[in-house]
Amino acid sequence: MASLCAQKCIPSIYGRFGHVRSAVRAASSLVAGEPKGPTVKTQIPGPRSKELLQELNQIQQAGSIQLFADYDRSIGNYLADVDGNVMLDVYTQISSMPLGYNHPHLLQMLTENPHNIKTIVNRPALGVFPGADWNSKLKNVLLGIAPAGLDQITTMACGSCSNENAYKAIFMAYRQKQRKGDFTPEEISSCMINQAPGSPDLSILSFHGAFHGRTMGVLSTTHSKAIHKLDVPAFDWPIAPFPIYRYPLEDNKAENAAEDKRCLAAVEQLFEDYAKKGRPVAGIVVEPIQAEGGDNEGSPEFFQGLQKVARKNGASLLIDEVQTGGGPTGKMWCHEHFNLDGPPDVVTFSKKMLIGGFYHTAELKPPQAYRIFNTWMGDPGKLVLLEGVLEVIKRDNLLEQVKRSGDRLLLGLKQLQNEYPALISRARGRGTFLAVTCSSTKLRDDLVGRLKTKGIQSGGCGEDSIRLRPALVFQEHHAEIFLDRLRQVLSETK
Ligand code: PSZ
Repeated sequence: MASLCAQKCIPSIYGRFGHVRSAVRAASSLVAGEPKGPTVKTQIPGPRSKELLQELNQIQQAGSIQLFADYDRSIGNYLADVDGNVMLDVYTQISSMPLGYNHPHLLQMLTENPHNIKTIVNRPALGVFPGADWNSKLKNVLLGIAPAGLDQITTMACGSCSNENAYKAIFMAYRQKQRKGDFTPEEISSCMINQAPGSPDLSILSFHGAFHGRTMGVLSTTHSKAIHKLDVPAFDWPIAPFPIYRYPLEDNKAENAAEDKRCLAAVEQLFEDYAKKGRPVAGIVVEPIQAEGGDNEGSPEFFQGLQKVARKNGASLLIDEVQTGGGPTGKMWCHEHFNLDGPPDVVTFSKKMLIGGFYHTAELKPPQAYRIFNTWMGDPGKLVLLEGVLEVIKRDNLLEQVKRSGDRLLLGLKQLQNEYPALISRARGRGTFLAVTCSSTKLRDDLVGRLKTKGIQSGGCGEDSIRLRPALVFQEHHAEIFLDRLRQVLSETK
């Protein structure tokens, strides 16, 4: 219960920095109790992290673990570890902490409202026994921030299962349009042995460099790294090129427009090829910014073009906002930057939204119950937290904060790439959802490692990029600390 109890938890957070408490708290910090900057006391991972890692390795594959954190003592933008190091976190649990650590408003929501605690204790099978306030929570919280034009909502537990179920909804709607009346006896018997027509030969078109999850279905649409895919059977589904732009964007408009055209023509061709193969494309899945694949951006015109191709072919457009959704680009949904002609058919989310799920059109609602379904179908406890997050986003005007911090960061990254053109380039992104490309994978890994020794937790993406995924409470003074440490590691690069 300690972590749910503000009376116990908050003093322990303050206690961590207690001796210099008033002196170290940054005057303008949006999260009370943040230190003024990072503190590095040991190598990272430090001795205690290494001990715990060794122990964990005995019982699971723990090769991906970077350090063991002290979540009682982490606060706001600062991640504390078990060795007493406190790092400025611009990676935030793979982009999934909207308000950073131990945000007082979220702690307070739980400590001051017994109903919220009971919502966590009694996790229901939402598809069968939802609680009395479930409808109002869906309407007020999730639909309150729905992408314009989408009024249907399905909740799920994570990003992968949101995409999995969204693909299923797309296939079901595609077949429903072709079907006259009910399922045929032939469909009913053939699906039981994985054969057509009950299990039809349909496909989802995805893009080289995409990441949509690692579970069996969506893995066929993930193409960011071979290690995610090796040894696992995959569908032969169409894979189109995603635009690779020249930077700076404003100086390369003609080339980049030609790149959009090339990729859109390839998409159209794949629709034709796969129709001919007898495996028509029922939907397109695409990230607004390819994140795991290297922070590759697509232009508004590219996404407008995709929407046209999907419509022309009777296919659905699924925009995967698992990583971009929830505010980091300066809008709640990144695709709002694209000026689309009406909503996409599906928008999936998770990460900063805390609960997973998808918004969709009424057409994608299956006519029968139990077809898009599992035990939990999300978690009302996460929706309680999301409600609190949205209150803080509004109260503290965090989307405006993201724009200000993002402008400062991008300007700083552009200055640094001008100072160190042999080391970093292609500063890019929207809001604080930003990245730079390093001159090699080795340099990227080295910079991320050395940033850590200076108290910055950052992350890589793609082959050779460093990405920024700070919380929405990341402010200009945090940006100054990050840029200062990045300048230091660049200047120390031999
Ligand atoms: O290595 C991994 O498994 C990672 S690292 C970052 C992610 C996964 N991101 C998850 C993700 C995503 O970025 C997009 C655009 N779509 C779907 C997913 C899958 O979400 P989760 O991880 O919640 O299943």
